[in-house]
Amino acid sequence: SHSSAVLAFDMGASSGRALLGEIAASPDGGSQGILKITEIHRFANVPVQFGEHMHWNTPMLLQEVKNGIRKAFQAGYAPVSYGIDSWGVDYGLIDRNGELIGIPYHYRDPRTEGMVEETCSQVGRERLFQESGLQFMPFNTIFQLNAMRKASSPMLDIADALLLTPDLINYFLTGVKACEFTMATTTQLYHVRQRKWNEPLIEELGLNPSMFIEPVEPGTWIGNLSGSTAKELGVPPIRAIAVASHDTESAVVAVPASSSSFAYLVCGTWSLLGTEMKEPLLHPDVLKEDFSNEGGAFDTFQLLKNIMGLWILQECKRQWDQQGLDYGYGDLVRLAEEEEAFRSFIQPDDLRFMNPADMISEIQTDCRETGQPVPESTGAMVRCILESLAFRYREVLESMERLTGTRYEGLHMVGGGIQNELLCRFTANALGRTVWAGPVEASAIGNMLVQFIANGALASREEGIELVKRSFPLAVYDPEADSEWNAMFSKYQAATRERQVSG
Ligand code: ADP
Ligand code: LRH
Repeated sequence: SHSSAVLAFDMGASSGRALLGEIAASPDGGSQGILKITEIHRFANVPVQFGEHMHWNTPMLLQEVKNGIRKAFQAGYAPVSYGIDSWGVDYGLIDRNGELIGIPYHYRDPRTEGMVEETCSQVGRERLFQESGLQFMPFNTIFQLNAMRKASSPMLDIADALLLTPDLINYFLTGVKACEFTMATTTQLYHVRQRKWNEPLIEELGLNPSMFIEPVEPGTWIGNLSGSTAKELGVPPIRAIAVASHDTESAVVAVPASSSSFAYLVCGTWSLLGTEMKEPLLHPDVLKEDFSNEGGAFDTFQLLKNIMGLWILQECKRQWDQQGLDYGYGDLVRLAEEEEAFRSFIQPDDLRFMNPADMISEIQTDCRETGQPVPESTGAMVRCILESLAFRYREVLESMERLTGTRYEGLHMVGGGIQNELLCRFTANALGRTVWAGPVEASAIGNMLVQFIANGALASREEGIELVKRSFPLAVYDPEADSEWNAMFSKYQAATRERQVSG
């Protein structure tokens, strides 16, 4: 029987999932197909602390991807290919015998502390921006590698290849070492104007340029499951497609926008607020406002800013879970709704929230230091986080409008965070504009679309977008009339003005 089904692995910092995608007949008998997605497998992604250092549980991630492939076939599906997208910047090093060196670090590992300043004084901040186009975030691959170099890590001495997370997992499934373009651009070692690895920079940092593999475009067929993997799983050697392997870029592919110029917010552990461009925007104001130009699928660049996002809430929830308070996200939202509005604000992008040992105390201390009421109850804490994020989105959207000289009518929100309807509503109110929310599983869907195109099941990106629009209804949030949000924006700005917001 003929199958065009594909399997998408989307690995976020908080959880990973395998979704099966099929283009199915429309239920109302229409001639155009709809995209049917079925969850095959889902797993928590929990980092592991080894002494002073924070790592990914990479063996578990590889195992869970294998479980996902096996489960898809066991459930009677026959995907012709799979693709993996994940969070950015992280990597594994491979030695000359093809084996993994050490345990891949988590981007929140503290070894990069001070590395932005140190690296910039070594090679120049302006130059680094002009060549990479990226926002300065302490966890960018360049700073992780420079930290290893400064520590004279023996691992670097024996590293033959650097594989970013999806490429790393693909390598152990297929035996093929590949490097996918969108992920390569998250390293800050990729030259966005020359469109190749920045060898002079790599050499100046004392890194070995031969570790870096020539990038391939999203949609490239990189190989098949190896004989041994196929045998281990009892499945056929299906195709491995390099999708837009950076999760943010896969999500952008699935944004159901109706014009070519739109603003989006990919809302998961991080909040990525941006807009699509044909070329990187390297104006000095982009450096000043600290935005990124990340490589996207279909020859695009994404002008966007990383906002700390729901990570802050996730960490509070983790602490409440540890205290035995059994709140689900739905409970947390309900508690927040009962609280007084606009009481205290944080600047979500203050680096103090990057990885504090105790997020709840960190927020309380910050409010105390800025002379605001200290959120004590769970609901007050959640309300403070969600209102602050919504106002931060306004701040960043307005800054993006200054950079592009474009006014955006509203904001497309996608990702797991849109299940938080209060956040969507707050965002519409804070912006004073419409929010269109959906789809939730944007990264997995964008991952599928790129596979469909690579396999010849879809002709173009445009067909893919139309498919998404037909298949997933959007939730529309209009700003509420007469709300206090506009007046309260200046209170947020006053409360957060003094706070440090970038690396
Ligand atoms: P990532 O891919 O970065 O791991 P997701 O896109 O899965 O992140 O989004 C995770 C976030 O979605 C969580 O931090 C949480 O705030 C939010 N979320 C998940 N489920 C719900 C829910 N049922 N209600 C409200 N928010 C939710
Ligand atoms: C979101 C994301 C983001 C990166 C961060 C490390 O999942 O990929 O785009 O900056 O993780």
